[in-house]
Amino acid sequence: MGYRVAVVGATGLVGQQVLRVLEERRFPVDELRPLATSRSAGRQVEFAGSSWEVGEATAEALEGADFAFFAASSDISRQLAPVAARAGTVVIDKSNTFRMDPEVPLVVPEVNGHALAGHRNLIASPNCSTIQLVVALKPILDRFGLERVVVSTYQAVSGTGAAALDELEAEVRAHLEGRDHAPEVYPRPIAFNVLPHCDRFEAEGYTLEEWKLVRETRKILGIDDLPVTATAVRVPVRVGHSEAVWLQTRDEATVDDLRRALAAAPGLVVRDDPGGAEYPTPLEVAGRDEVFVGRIRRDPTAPRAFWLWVVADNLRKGAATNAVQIAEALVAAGKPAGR
Ligand code: 2RA
Repeated sequence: MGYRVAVVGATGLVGQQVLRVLEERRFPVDELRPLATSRSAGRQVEFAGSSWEVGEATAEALEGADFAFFAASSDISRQLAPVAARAGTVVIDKSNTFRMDPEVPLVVPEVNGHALAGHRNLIASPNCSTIQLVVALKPILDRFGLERVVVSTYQAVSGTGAAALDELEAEVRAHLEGRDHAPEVYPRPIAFNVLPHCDRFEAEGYTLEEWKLVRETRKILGIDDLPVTATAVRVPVRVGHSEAVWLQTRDEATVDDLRRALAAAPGLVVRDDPGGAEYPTPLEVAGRDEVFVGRIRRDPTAPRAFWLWVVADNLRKGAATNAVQIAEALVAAGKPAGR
């Protein structure tokens, strides 16, 4: 038995990845409804060897769908997701709109899949940089407890969208051709540069991206007062977010203890050779669905403190794959729900 599946934002970077991942993982799709804003409606997208015309995302277009993957703007999610959920569609929303709503589960299946129980047809998928962080923290939390987390991110431009990918290329091309190029997506040039700034600035000098890391990590791990602090940096990488994670465990542990716990964790690959150049990088991780961890080492200046290097494809595990894995978990649990 297959499902009627809508993808809202089907022409965007993440929406197109959702279509790829649905196909690769053979999610049981009986009927596909690729949807987008009126501006993109009428375009074609590829799925299961065929071209599909993209419809306009409206409440009517979503009626009767079993699942709706929202990979569009917060405005579209705010406008259409609750309506579809109330009508019985299971909505899996990538936007930031409902992530901190206490009525809405915020889920990374291999970390807090239990949170899906009792969902009310609206499920939020976390921010890409949060997903890879909690996948790495979870096995350590479970075995040794967590007392503090400090994370610095190095985020690919695809996290900003397709225009940012084009911008990076345009800046590099202009540089190589000796031409001036006024930055069009970021406030400063991103090529051959790094920007200590992802998304808008908010309270206490932190950006929204940094507050997302703090708040979403606490909600997913179920530790409301976990000391987490972050610096989110934009780097001239196309796909793949990297994170330098410093953490302090509650209980004594060795580097080998952490390495064993990480290696045994679902959805996680350890690439770590303390003596050599074995570590994950965005370029080699792009296109993969796992979270990769390397550079596992002790911080000798503090008790029970360790460093990790965490890398994942921000469009796949950071967005599309996590959303499809949520749907797979619901199907495996017997019934999506809602109807
Ligand atoms: C970014 N995490 O990388 C944000 C949204 N995708 O820009």
